[in-house]
Amino acid sequence: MKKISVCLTPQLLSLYEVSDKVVVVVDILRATSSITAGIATGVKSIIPVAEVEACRALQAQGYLAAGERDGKMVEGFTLGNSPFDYMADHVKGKTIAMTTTNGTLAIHKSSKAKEILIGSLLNLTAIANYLKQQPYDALVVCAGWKGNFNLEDTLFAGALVEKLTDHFAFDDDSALTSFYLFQAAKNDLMNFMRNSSHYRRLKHLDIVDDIAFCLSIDHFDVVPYLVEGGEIVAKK
Ligand code: 3SL
Repeated sequence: MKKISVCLTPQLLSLYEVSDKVVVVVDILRATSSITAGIATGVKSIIPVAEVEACRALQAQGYLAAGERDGKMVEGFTLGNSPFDYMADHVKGKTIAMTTTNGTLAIHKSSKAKEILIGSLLNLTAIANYLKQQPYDALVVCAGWKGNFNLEDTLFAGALVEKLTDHFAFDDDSALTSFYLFQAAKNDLMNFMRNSSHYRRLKHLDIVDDIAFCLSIDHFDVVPYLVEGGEIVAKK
């Protein structure tokens, strides 16, 4: 049987061998939810970059620049990090260069993986179905917050593990823990999230609508993945 493990923060990634695994990078609030929403609704591709300056360099080459630092849109960029920005008409058919505090960084840190998928609650079942039919072990990489653990990415890991119990064995206690956590939360994710650090951070920025959207399950049937050359596109 294939195995699934969960890396609870990028700080722990060095403990995992990623080169023989499919990695699912998750940053529920909000980077991977925004990527999923954009790719599902007509954005041509997204180039995730770790640093603001690298994003500005791509902007100078004509790409749309997107992203945040401390939740706020980077000055001079066209988009912030709201999933609604990525579903707007003016971004359809475009390639977006994107940088976020944790999400795009986690994608970069996972670069040695066999394959990198972009996961969110918005495309939970699509990711689970893809993992079932491919041959490799899986690792969920939670983007966390500035290297630390967070609740929402762990909840996603638990939701994914739950969907895969017939196809994958738990490879570590993190997978088991995330599974148990999701059992406690799944009947009311929003309520469960209310005391979390990032909920409070984003609520302060008055973007509760983003949170509600990012916690909705299976809004899209899309598997965004990183192709050679560094762009995220939809699997056909
Ligand atoms: O850290 C990230 O990648 C972001 O998703 C954080 S925020 O939700 O935009 O604040």
